[in-house]
Amino acid sequence: MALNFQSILSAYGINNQLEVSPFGTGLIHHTYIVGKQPQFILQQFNQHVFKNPSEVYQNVYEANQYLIQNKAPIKLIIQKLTHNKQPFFISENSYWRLFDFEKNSFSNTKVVYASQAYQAANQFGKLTYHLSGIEINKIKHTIPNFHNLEFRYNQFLQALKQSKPNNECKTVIEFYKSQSALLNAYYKITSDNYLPIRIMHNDTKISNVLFHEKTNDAITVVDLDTLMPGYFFNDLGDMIRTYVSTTTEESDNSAPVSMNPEYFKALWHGYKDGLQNSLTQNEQNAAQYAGPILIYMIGLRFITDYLNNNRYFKINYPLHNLSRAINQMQLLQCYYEHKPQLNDILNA
Ligand code: GN1
Ligand code: MG
Repeated sequence: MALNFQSILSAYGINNQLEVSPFGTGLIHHTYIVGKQPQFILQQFNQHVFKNPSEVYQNVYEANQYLIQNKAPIKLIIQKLTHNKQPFFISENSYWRLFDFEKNSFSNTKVVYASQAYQAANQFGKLTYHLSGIEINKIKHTIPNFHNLEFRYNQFLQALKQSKPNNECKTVIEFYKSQSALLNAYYKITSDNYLPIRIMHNDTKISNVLFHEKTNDAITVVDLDTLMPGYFFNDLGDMIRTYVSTTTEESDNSAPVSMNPEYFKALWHGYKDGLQNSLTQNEQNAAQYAGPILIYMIGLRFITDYLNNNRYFKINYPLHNLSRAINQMQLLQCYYEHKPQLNDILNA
């Protein structure tokens, strides 16, 4: 079906002809940029992944209201309302949403220097910090069990039962089965109120941070769909996973994966400063598990999706999710090799 972008844009009162082209690297929604000089970001929202779109909107709305009321130094980019005052334009069972394009901004798929890691982490720390007083039940779980490692591990076991993995992925599967130490660490740090529940972004990859074209300073974070109550290590771990690796999760496994400890240090300091040094002693102690748990968790999600015939993440070729799972496996192995040095940075 040819998409009629003009009819979608006119639901927002935009009646002039604007160029619309695919944009970004997201694995869930279909994203487009509108205007030759970018004016808007248009998204076909994935309501199979986010089963309750209005809850996604409501969470961000509540968070934004709270930040404004408390004069927090954070500017969230909120989806625009249609001329009928609806957060989504619904057409033929598809949900669409529109955002203003942040002028003079850019995003990266990889950290290119240490202060970028600092700045990005600082933004995510600030977001959690300035939302720390919000009534927690105002923010709903848009995807239940999203960063629950036990749940993700069980999904993997279930997928294994229902599929006939070929030889190509035997070693990968064995690796993902062999990480019970991480599951134990996860149980330990998530039991008995050991860690406080905070409002987390839950998708802290570098492409979700906007930087200013002229100053290179971080402006804000985007992709607020998974803004949910959770643990600090969700965000810290996902930043370690994506900022410190010298290859991206999309690389084709031909280059060896390695880690940049300088970026690790920068993001850790940026994160703590953003949180105004409010991590508890238990959070500080648990920080050593953040990277491994998140690398393992997303790797499990990739291999699970591969075994389930790629129902969840967008893929460009049949073995794409397997390749992503291999990247995460190599990254976790690499983390273990660097562990003493990384732990020294966390404890300095
Ligand atoms: C997905 O939406 P996107 O592409 O920014 C995923 C994240 C993963 C990420 C891996 C809702 O994020 O959890 O970390 O891919 N989001 C959802 O690139 O599953
Ligand atoms: Mg996302």
